[in-house]
Amino acid sequence: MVPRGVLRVLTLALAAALAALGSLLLIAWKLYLRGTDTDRDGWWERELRELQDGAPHGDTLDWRQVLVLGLDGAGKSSVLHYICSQTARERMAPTLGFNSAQLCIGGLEIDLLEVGGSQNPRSYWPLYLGQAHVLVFVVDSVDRPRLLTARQELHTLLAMEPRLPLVVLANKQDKSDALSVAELWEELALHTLSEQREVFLLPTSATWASLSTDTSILHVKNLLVTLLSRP
Ligand SMILES: Nc1nc2c(ncn2[C@@H]2O[C@H](COP(=O)(O)OP(=O)(O)O)[C@@H](O)[C@H]2O)c(=O)[nH]1
Ligand SMILES: [Mg+2]
Repeated sequence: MVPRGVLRVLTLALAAALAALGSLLLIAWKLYLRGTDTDRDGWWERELRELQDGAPHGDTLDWRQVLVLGLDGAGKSSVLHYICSQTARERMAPTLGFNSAQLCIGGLEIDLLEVGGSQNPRSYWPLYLGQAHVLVFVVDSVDRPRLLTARQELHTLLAMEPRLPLVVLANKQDKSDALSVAELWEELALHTLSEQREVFLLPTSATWASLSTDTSILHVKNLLVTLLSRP
């Protein structure tokens, strides 16, 4: 039998030892945290700097601009949306002035710039030709009454930039009364363009339901990446 006084001393000694151990553990934990906090700050600052420089993970992206024009209602905003995002979108609000979207792909940072297609914003179209690497011209393949206007606007633009690669989209091909690409080639007088210019005419449907079909907007995305990846 251990006397009660000795037991009390032993208990006090054990409590003191546990307190000392706890303090040591606390100090060690604080030292450890200080070390990792410094690491985290460094990582975060590096990420922030890379974001600000626009050069994630040490790679530099080459900047390219795609100018997307065409009459109002042709489907420009829908084309931008489905090139940059494969999410369904029921309604597309009319573009009053400008609309832009960005795509980082294959080492490229591609800015897609849409300028509105109604009468007023059309006067700004020529201002953006100079910095564009490719012109995408969207045509509503069922809008027969305005095909002549579309053709005139397109040829006026092309006369200002004789070498700018041109991608014409024969859009709304999902509609039963859509003109074919062969008909649009004639109607838009694309055969009259200089041989110096690269011209592509693609049948497209800028809709969610058409993303996995022959007229998918994703073919446009692939073509743009190919054209813009060239040195
Ligand atoms: N059926 C069909 N509707 C489309 C297509 N592209 C656009 N639209 C619709 O046409 C309308 C005008 O499209 P929008 O993208 O705003 O044309 P924007 O004025 O040229 O930008 C919207 O109601 C779109 O949903 C297409 O390929 N097929
Ligand atoms: Mg629009």
